Amino acid sequence: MRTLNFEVLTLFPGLVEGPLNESILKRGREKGLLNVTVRNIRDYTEDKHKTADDSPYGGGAGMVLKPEPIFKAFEGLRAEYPGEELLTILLSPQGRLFHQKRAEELSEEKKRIVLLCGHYEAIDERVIDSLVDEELSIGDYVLTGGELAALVVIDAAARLLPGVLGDEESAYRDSFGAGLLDHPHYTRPAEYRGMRVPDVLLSGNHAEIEKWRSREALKATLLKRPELLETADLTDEDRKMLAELKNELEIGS
Ligand code: 4GY
Repeated sequence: MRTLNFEVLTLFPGLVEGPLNESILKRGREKGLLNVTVRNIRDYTEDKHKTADDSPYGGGAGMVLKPEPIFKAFEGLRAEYPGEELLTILLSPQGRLFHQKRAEELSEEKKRIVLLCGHYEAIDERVIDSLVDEELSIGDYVLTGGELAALVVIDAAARLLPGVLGDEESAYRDSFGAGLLDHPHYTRPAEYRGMRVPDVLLSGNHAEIEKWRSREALKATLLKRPELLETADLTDEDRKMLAELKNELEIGS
């Protein structure tokens, strides 16, 4: 059995810990498939006020995370895991956009993954130059800190680890696998407030059900996120269905 290892460096461990102790992430950790340690950057300060941030050189609003505690934290990590290579990721809006593809790669990463979370306005550039291998952004908006983004990265990678999702849940794993949106889902009752579940799903005809799901996934993608079709992994059958859908829905190109 293999374990995916994360180290989260943050000034606010409480922001990260809650979600790691619930639901699927909690179970993945209990099964030993996922290992996450959360460390407080403030524990690596050496002055009596435990100063982790300071005002920016050149002036301006906001505070900047000081380099010393972060460098000390890394020295602590290297001492704790001698000879181990670390992969250090800074969560920031300046990073490359995080995608399912990167989640898949990270779920197979052998190195211990250090997720460095900034807070306040910024982090001293010398930290980025010396310690950070990669900057990742979870989207084009600004958070109060990298903590929620770190959780997004952990969550997206962890659910791809074999054994983290139970049998009941594991089918979900494929829904973004081909780069398409998911098809609609229904559960009992077969009719609710006059709304019927599509007959094909009650038919027991598994070939027809799979065909319906593929078609609905293509339809949802075409209507909601058409740009995904340019990079999706489509079979010949998918392309045929897509052409039919475009005709029916009177969509050009
Ligand atoms: N977007 N994706 C993001 C973010 C907050 C100032 C550096 C994002 O990943 N992280 O907005 N992070 C900033 C706050 C310091 C991190």
